[in-house]
Amino acid sequence: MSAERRWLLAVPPQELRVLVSGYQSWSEAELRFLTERQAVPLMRWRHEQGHDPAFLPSGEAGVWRSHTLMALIRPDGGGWVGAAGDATSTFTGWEARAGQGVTEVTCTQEGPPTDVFWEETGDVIRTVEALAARLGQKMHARTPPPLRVWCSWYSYYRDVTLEAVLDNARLARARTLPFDVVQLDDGFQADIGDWLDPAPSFGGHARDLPGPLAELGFRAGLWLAPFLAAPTSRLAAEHPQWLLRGEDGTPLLAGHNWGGPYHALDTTHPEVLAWLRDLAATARGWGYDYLKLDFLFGGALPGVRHDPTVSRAGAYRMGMQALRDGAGEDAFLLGCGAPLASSIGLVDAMRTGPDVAPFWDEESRRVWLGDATGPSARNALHTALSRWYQHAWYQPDPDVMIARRELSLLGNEERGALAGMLDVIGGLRASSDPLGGLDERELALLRRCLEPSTPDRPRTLTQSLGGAVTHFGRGTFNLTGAEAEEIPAHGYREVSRG
Ligand code: 9PG
Repeated sequence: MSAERRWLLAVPPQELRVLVSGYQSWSEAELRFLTERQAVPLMRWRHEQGHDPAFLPSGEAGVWRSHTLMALIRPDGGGWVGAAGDATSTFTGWEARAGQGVTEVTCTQEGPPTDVFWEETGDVIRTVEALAARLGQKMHARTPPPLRVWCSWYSYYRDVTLEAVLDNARLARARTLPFDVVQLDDGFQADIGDWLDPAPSFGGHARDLPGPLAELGFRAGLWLAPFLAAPTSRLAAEHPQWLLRGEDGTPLLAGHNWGGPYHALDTTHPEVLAWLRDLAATARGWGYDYLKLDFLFGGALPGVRHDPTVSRAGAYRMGMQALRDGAGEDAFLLGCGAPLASSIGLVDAMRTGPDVAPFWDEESRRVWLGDATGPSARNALHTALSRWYQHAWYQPDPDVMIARRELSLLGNEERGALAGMLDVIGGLRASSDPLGGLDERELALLRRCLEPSTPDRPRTLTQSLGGAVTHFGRGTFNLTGAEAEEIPAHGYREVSRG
């Protein structure tokens, strides 16, 4: 990235908090003291998969990096907010650096230069919301009404079967759980890239699910990682020229999951765009009008492209536009693992944090490996809450509720915090419990989590229980490990009104 603009603030850094948001869905968003250290994953291979490898978190004390938007907060609640004016073809990165009695702010852009806004304000919360809304308007954000989704991932992971999804749909109907969509996740396909062929373990074909779901009264949703291809896939073998390449001309290894590395597609290649359009149209033809498009960062990785004049953000949007064209204007597209701001206007909803998991924290990975992008209730809460303002960009998806007590290490307070998060974020509602295993108490909690709400606003950014935005109008989260402000560790309490 090339340096664009710089500001010097005559404020001692010890007095400031900083609000940052990482590059993509799974990257961390936080509210921290400027003098604290921003973590960067120790393991090199986590850089592509959790962050923008061209603009990594600093890893240094007193140096904080953020994508698209950043705020510095004084003890009086005023401060400064920087925000990109457009993210269609350009990535905008912010850095705040603590100096001797001063704070230095830098804004860098990759892609064609666009407007950036830098404002001093008496009310950071309001200015963050105003600048986020401005970006949303500029990029024609799609903000359809919230949907309630049952998702197969956190019940069955890759062992999902056609019958298991149908069983859950039947149970949802029998128990009158108000889901709009039943969404099949990862595990149905022959390989990453070979979406049209079934995995033998799935016990059927994905095209056979929407019919019975419709009879039960549900819309059908399908997970795809459309910009990826496993080295073992038919897609990669048949179309090696479609893969994103490195400087040496060989296909890049874009990340590591599913027990091995994978490639990414070059979304500036006309044949790739035709394939993406056809893929989305085929899924739509099978009856899926809700697509969870995952690992989308693969379309925006640094690399050598068929059209070298297109920026990374531009290449990403070409791929997303092809998917939108294939799926249709009225399809519901949920982005995941996606560059956030560059998706505005193309997706209906967006995952705004790491995966939820049936446990609170994976401390070894987060603390000792510097990687808070992994699945855990703590990571999901931390990040989704610190991105509250993004409802102006798409319908936020803070990931699923886990209401079950069996096969879960989450305690009552932790389940309550997840429920509280869904309420204050006010976006998509999703559940991924095996519905047959829920007792009356758990069903009641799930029903409560499926009630739509409007997005809440923070009460303050000058207090935090755990390095994230935690004090909201309707309630307070305690993400720390000890009771604080009369809220138990990992808990949530509604603010008493009266
Ligand atoms: C299916 C899953 C689910 C889930 C998605 C995504 O290595 N990683 O950083 C990593 C992050 C998330 C992830 C997988 C790997 O999960 O968020 O809801 O759809 O894919 O495989």
